[in-house]
Amino acid sequence: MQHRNALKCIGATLLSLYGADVLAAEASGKRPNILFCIADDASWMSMSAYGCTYVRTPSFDRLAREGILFRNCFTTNPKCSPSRATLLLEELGELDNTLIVATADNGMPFPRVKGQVYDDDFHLPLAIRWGRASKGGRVVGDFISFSDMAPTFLEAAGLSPLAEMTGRSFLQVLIASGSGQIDPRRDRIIVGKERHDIGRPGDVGYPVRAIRTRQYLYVRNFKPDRWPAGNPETGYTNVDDSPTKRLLLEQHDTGNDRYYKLSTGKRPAEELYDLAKDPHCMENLAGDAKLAQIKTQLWEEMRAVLVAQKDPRILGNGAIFDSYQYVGPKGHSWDAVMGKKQP
Ligand SMILES: [Ca+2]
Repeated sequence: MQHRNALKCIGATLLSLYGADVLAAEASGKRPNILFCIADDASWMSMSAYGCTYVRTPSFDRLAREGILFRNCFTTNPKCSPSRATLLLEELGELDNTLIVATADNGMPFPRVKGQVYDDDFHLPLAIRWGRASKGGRVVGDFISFSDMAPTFLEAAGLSPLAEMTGRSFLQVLIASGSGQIDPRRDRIIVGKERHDIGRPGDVGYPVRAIRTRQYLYVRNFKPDRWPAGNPETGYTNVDDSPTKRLLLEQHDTGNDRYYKLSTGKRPAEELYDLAKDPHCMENLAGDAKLAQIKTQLWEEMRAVLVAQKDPRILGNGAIFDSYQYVGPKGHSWDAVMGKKQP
């Protein structure tokens, strides 16, 4: 399995954060090391600790068993290129003084998953072990956003979050003793994306913002006239090549378009999914009159958060995101792809 390989190649960065006297230091009598391990393209349900039966993830499962298994961790932007280094732990005698975090950067590289704002992509595995400072064997339902990681690490090191940080430290969740919901305010998160990949005329992005609560995912697509996975002429460069992608394209050639359209087709401005009934976000309920009030509430709540964060997309200046120079590889750019097609 690709996920098993990804986990073998798990990247880890060891950060020794030296600060003032700290809560963690008080708990353990020593300043903590922080070990952040991030797997590539691993959906949360691909970890055996969450019940997956076809992939074995013994290292992740050990952390979950000896530490805390989080059931609701989400990245704020479901595609990224974290740097990776490897340094591992236990032989140094520092295990109990190390805050070990194991997670992933985004979901599996399948159509309608990686890079798309649906649960299978931005809902991530998370297990944290922190020696004597945090009671093990717990399963926690609090919503944790990736933007909460840095404030948490800073607080563990006795430092204050930076003013620009929008995340909130979940240190209190780590040092609590119970399972279930620890902080009742942690019950929703905001997700968004702009330009992940290129492959549209002018190499513009596909702007999306979404709010995820315990039951619902509400998605606002700000440019529904654009192709979410790249233009058809480019071969949908925002979808990683795979047997699944090739099957979708073959099915499309034979007139079987359901999954092809779900993965690559244009999307309406609004999407609403009932995750209790539809965890893979396959049935858009945005047009359901019975859910109109819920949809409006979710939009208003998300809009208020984004206004408070001064998000240019919500303040009417979203074009600025497409004006930034694209500094990544240009092989998928509109000009490069279309240029190759010219005789
Ligand atoms: Ca990745």
